[in-house]
Amino acid sequence: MDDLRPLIEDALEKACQFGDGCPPRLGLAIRYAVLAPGKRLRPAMVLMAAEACGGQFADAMGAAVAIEMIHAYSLVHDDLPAMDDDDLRRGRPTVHVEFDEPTAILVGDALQAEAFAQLCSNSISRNIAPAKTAEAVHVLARAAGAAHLVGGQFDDLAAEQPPKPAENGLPNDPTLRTLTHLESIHRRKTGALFSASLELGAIFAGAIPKSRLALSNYASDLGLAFQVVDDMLDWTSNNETLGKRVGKDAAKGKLTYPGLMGIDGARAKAQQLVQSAREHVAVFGESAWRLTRLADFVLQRTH
Ligand code: GRG
Repeated sequence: MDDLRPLIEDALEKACQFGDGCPPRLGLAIRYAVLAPGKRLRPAMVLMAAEACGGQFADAMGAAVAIEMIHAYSLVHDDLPAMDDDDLRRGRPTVHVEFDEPTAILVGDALQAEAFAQLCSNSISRNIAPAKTAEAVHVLARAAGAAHLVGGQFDDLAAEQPPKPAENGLPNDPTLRTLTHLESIHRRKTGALFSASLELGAIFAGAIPKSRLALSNYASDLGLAFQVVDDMLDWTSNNETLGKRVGKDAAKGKLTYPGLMGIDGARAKAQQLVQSAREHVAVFGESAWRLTRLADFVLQRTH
């Protein structure tokens, strides 16, 4: 990723210049959220998929910026007191702590719209076929919508609640705390943006259906592996100093892979998913070298 990162940072910096109508404090808060030191996995995946399919980085850059903006919005909103109530993100105070809650809500709202503006303006300036752009807008909007990112977040919050009597005609579902349900949450909450990243890169590279299928399968496995590793990192992090192998999420009563299958079971699952992800992109040969290395990184990451 080392050579992709400066390209991504430069594009994000340019995308975070808003017109005179943007109140300076709002602009500052948006820049604070987006330009914070994130791993930039999703925009990198857009570019890597474009490369694997023989496309150009510049054609896919609007989508790369757009997906990072959607991701940044989701983090800002996830950190709000009404949701996960976190004080730290990317090593800094969260947006609602550094600014205030209304500002954090509006940062997320603005980023959702700006994401699509960025995607479209790159297509306009690079004279990209409108059909490609329409398909990309559709892919990103669906991934960020009710059946994917937002739906996954909704079910994740619901799974944290203690069992309660039937509400609004909906019975209290006993399947809420199973592995299948956990997987369904993560396929939407984390996996949807991973899949969209690869799909967007493929769209702007004009990829054939077989390539798109391979990338979609890779994304599905890698997204889940990422989440399993995320749970493992949390499991062994926060409270290690207290001698308890239980992290923040587990302490909040969240569903986690180590919680459901033990730390060794979770590690084995992550390894199997990463191996499967690597196999899906083997069809691209050398042009998928970054995607292969990325899969290894997901398994080895420490934060
Ligand atoms: C508020 C609609 C809405 C959705 C929030 C993304 C999300 C859904 C919640 C974040 C909570 C979380 C820890 C999810 C697990 C995996 C994940 C998405 C981690 C953050 O992604 P990274 O590690 O973050 O790529 P950076 O900061 O490196 O970009």
